[in-house]
Amino acid sequence: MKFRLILMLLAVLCLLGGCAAPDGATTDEGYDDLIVVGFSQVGAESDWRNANTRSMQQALSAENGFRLIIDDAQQKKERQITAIRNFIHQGVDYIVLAPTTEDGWETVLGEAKAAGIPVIIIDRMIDRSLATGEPGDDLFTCWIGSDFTRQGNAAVAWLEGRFGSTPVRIVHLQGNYGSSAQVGRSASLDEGLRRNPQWTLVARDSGDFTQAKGQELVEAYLAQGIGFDVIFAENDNMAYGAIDALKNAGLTPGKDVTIVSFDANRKALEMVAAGEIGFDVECNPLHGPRVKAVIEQLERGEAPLKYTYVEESAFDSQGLSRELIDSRGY
Ligand code: GZL
Repeated sequence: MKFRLILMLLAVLCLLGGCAAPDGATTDEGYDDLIVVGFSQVGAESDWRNANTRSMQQALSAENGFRLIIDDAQQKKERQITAIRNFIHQGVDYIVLAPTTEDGWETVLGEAKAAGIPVIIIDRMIDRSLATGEPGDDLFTCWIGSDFTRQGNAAVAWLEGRFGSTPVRIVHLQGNYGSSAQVGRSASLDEGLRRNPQWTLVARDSGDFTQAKGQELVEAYLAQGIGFDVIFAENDNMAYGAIDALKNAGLTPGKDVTIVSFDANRKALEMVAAGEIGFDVECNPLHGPRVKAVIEQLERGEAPLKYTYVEESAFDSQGLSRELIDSRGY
């Protein structure tokens, strides 16, 4: 909206000043009636993230009436803060933020609010204390994402069903510290460890949600002679790396070590079907259509829901079919 206003003012000034587009046409013939969205994306650390970016590009396309400007923060919060300030300076109509971690957004979101630019948060949450729940007096208009604690609880429940009272030694590959996905999934495992004294946590580190770091950590644990029965990987890419490390050490994932993971990418579901991953909890990245619908609501002057949790499932080899895997959108 703001972007269009600036263009219209420029067009009026041109008409008054007699200026014209290079081809002599008046500038309003090239008027760009698109909704301009600045999207601060975490990075490109995982299959999930890339699917999330593609979903936003497909939904917020020029054909659908949008101009999408994406900034890849390479998993650094300070780059996201700079990107948001640039979007404010550019006078975009909306800002979409996929926050790296929950803390530290007060100042820059206050600047967006002062500039009158609605902010839509997707995927992970920001510090909830910034939200009063009342539309309009908040630092963000609405949030669309996942319930990460519920996801973690599903994985813990599956492990309880799989192992019963049998003692197990657990390796925990965490996501980026302070990200909602890590906070929620880790809290569930901590509760599971408290509830199951026969479970032992033998190693826990952040694998940054990346395949390379996941492999590196498991290789280090194996080299240190740490014995373990379960790998609790907080996303599929770290699970892929763990599986490579196990295979390189002559171990059989799914037989020597049980793996639970999150995201349920198509590639990971192939590994569930092959028995390499025991259980995979879906984390749906396809937020593009949801963001498009929210912006269209706001354009109509309607107030969207403050919080929208996306529908998500979970898979082990029992409930998995070829057509289900082939039908996956990511
Ligand atoms: C979860 C998302 C996480 C994914 C990872 O919503 O934030 O970040 O689980 C991604 O794959 O890197």
